[in-house]
Amino acid sequence: MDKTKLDKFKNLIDNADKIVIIQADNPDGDSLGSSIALEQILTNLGKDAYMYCSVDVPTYLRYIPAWSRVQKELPHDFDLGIIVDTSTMTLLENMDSMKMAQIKSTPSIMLDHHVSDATIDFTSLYINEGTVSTGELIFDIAKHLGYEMNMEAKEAIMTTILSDSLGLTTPNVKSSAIRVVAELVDMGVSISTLEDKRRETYRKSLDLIHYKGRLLERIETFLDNQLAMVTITYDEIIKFSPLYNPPMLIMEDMRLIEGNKIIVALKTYNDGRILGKVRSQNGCPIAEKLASSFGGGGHDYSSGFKTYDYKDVNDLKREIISKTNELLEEERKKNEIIQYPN
Ligand SMILES: [Mn+2]
Repeated sequence: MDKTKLDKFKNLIDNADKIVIIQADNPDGDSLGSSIALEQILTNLGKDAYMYCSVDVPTYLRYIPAWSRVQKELPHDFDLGIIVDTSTMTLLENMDSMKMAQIKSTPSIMLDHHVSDATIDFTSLYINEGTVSTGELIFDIAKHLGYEMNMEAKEAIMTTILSDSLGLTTPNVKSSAIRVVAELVDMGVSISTLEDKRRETYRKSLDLIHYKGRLLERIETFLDNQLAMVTITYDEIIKFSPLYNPPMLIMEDMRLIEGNKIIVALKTYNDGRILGKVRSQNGCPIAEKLASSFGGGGHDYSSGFKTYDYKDVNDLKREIISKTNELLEEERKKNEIIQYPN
């Protein structure tokens, strides 16, 4: 890792007492685990560390006990902000302009691993090393700088890696991530214990299981099953989101459809907002390209977007179909060139 960046990181930490760790408006296992790991590392350094996220920590993440320390309000004053697991402004939209001004006028660090271009441009230091999770990056930084990690920090880092790599099975898993996992196991972190805790939260009410059945029936496929889509209504968001994020109920099933290359789950809100969750299959890295054509971003295989541009969700669906068609065609051509060089 870049020595200059590490020195700058250490310098910013050394010169701060009160440090706020900021998650974007879409907290996940990586952003939460990264926050907890940093909170623990910084507390051990004698800092006053504070975890912030503008939205509630989703229920499926609450098997990680420290979730309850995440606050929805920023403290009045702080010396340093650390933004974890995002580089895009659209994911900090819930933040009002006063808070944003406060963050901008304070030194800040951004730690991320997403491939999209950074649109947050005010931070004093930006580190993005293409790791599998932001937590893996934090592990590397802590190790290089000799920062101590307690068991809570180590478990949190393990959680970030397993969560973003779906248990080390995504294409972006490099040996470096597996080495970090191995080191954490040597340090006493038990993957099976973490997995047991996580699975306990998989249990669902009968209501939710029945709803999953209805959603499964509503899956639509296009382009010879290559694209699968489902739309979630506002009423369903209100009723089921507090229990479980509706798309997550069926996304794995959608991916199992024969011939499938990419799936899109749309959540429609009553203020005209539509959120899209996009996942493409291994070997078909078009998720980020699709999401970015609707103003979003993310990874090659996993991304999302938020739009206010469509009164009728069917108009958006039509555009998703045609854009996906284009991207699949590009992929096909690319693969042809690889197969038949001339
Ligand atoms: Mn992440």
